[in-house]
Amino acid sequence: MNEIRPIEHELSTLDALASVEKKLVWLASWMIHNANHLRPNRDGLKVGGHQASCASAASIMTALYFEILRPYDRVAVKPHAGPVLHAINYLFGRQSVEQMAGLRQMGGAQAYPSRAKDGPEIDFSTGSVGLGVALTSFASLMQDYVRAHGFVDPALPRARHVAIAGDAELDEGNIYEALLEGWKHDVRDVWWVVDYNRQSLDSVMPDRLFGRFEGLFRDMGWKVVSLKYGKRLEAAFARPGGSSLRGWVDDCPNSIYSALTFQGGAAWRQAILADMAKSRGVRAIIDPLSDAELASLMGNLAGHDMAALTEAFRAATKTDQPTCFLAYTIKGMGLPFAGHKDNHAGMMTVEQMDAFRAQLNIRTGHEWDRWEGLAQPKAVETFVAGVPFAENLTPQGRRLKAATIPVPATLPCPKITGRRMSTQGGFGEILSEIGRAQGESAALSKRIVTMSPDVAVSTNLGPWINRRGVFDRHTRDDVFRDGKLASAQRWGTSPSGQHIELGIAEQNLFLLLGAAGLSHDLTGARVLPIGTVYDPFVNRGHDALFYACYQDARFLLVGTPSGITLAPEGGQHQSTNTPALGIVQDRLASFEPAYCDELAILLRHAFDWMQRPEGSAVWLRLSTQILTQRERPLDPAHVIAGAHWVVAPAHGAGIAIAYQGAVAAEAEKAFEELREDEPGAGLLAITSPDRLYAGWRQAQRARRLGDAAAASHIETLLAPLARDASIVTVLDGHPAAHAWLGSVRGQRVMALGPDHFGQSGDITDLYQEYEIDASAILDACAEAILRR
Ligand SMILES: Cc1ncc(C[n+]2csc(CCOP(=O)(O)OP(=O)(O)O)c2C)c(N)n1
Ligand SMILES: [Mg+2]
Repeated sequence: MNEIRPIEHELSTLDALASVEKKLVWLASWMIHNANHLRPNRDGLKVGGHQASCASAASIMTALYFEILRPYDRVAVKPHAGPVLHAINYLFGRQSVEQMAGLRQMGGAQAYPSRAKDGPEIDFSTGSVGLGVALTSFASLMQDYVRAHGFVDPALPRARHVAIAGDAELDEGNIYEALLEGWKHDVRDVWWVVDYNRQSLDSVMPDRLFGRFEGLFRDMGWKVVSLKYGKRLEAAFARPGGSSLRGWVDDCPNSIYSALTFQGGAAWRQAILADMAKSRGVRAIIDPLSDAELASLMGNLAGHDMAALTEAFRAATKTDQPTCFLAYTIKGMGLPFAGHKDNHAGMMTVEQMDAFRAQLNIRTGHEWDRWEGLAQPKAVETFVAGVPFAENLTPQGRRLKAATIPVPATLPCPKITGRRMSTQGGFGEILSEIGRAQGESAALSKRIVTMSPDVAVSTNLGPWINRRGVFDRHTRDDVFRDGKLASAQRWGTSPSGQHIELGIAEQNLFLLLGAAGLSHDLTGARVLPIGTVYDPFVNRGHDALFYACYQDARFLLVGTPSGITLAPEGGQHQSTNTPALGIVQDRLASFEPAYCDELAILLRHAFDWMQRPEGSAVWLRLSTQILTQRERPLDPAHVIAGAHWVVAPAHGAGIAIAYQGAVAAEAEKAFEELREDEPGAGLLAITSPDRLYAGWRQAQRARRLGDAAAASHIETLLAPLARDASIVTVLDGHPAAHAWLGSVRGQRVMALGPDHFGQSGDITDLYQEYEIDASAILDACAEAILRR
């Protein structure tokens, strides 16, 4: 039963919640109205906002935030209810009028909740539908991980991870990938509350979808709580004749239900009587009601019924089983366009807003006042101050603090010099060496957590996993090992394991990297997440990668193998666009070492960089190309800044070769021949076009702002070359990644790299076909010299 908490001035909890809900719908509507109608508009562009989506979710959010949630719970709010979240924070005194009045404006509240831009009250950013919902499940898995490893005080309460989801989000495939993965990891303490208004952006959803969801969730081990009818409708259905009315509503197609909601009481009466005029019971229920009362009764869905909502949520707190609430709602509830199929971006007119204002007793000039228009403002204020979520998680907001993990000046490293090995092989060996550390020197290795979507072995994580084990809340034996069946992999699972093995769905990798990369903020325990994936399949998870970066999650992504260099494995396994992705992706520093000495420097840098406030996530693009590893002096600062001269050019030299990654040996071979004719030529190793480009942009900006001496690494590197020098660049990736280098000092760039892909072959054939072998490099050099 619903417990009614009496509070001062005789206001029941339900009445207080109803008042809060009214304020939330008002403030969210006003925020959007203000942004669209009351601010100067310089460019004539629609500002936009989603009053209907906000009104749809307001009751659910009121029940959660003002009755159920505790400060340590973590919530992802559907993107289009962002204004409701801002209004909630405002009522708690954690949001300013200036921010709300600046909705969708530079420096104001963001259109959709954003960790990076809206500050520490936002647990999860949302925007690309489906991803925020799924992220809650992976964040819960990470909570299990840090607790199982003893990284947080076990006395601290466990957080519940809650997503307030739009029903259209359930169309996104990543939801089902996450459900499957969550089932495998036995996730708990996750709630997905679906704002089941049966409307998306374009239209009303087909009825055939009804009923599908329940089965899907149950099959994945979830509890499903269907919140369909509110208390008043249930009471009406319980009266004589009520069951026919229930049957009629149950059978009413979504589109008709929505249209009737929009049309109001008279239309409801006509439609009901058209089918059930002869039912005395039904007439006895509806005849005494005015049109307004009938519309209110028919709109009494559980997703707007505070008693039904709080009762269901409270009951679900008794278990940690993941729970999906299908809360039936009306899009635009209480607003003039309630239920209209075109209401997604619909907005109240100035006249409608005035009428709404009058209805809520809000005085002109007092639109932003917290408790304006309420019958018992003091009582509601007192109520809000006393709800569990009113307690601050930390004085600074909802971000926890986690100490950084010290990174040694050099990582433990196997012998590299003189060996023939690939960067992928080197990565596996260095990680394995790190994993060998015991005692004091294990500080770093203890915090590393690896993850991979079914490619752990083929990306060389095997030795690391053999040392550190596979994580699972439940200890499971390795059947092959126990049966003494030969296998190089030891895959028993336990709560102390440090590798999280995922199914093949790449979006899940990036969502888990996102959750793990926020662990320091969300759980107060810092981990150093490393995810490995075949480089081309970064594309498969790119939106989730983009999403993780947008939240400023900190992790190391290892894309390997990459490019056409994995030669016989043709088809879609060859990545050519990823170097360009590495350049354009914000909050992700991308590198591609050719040799393992560079790799060791970059790996160390990654552990450091991902922990710095000004840092970011890191992406290493590696290869299976085997190269002879030589002893050589190397300046780590240059490797990290993106390039270093292997052979410095003579002052005023007219030509240089610049290579990146796996094609190093081809470039070296070409360079040896080139030097016979052009003794002053230079050979540049590029480890990161991304860092070079970012540095160049930064220097340009600094100079514009008056720092005349600012110079970027690439400008300094290219300075010795003649102004009209040619640079022949080559990488195993789209040549556009290097083409911009010509703009740095106005030198001519001949950029080589495969701009087609998908052909099987051996490296000799493919490098020749796609013109990145030594002879193609020499041809380009010859052409450059002739043109000069
Ligand atoms: C991945 C992605 N595709 C498309 C959109 C554009 N979009 C924004 S909201 C929306 C429909 C949302 O419907 P629903 O989730 O049911 O939300 P509600 O009805 O509560 O507004 C669409 C298609 C988006 N934000 N993200
Ligand atoms: Mg919807």
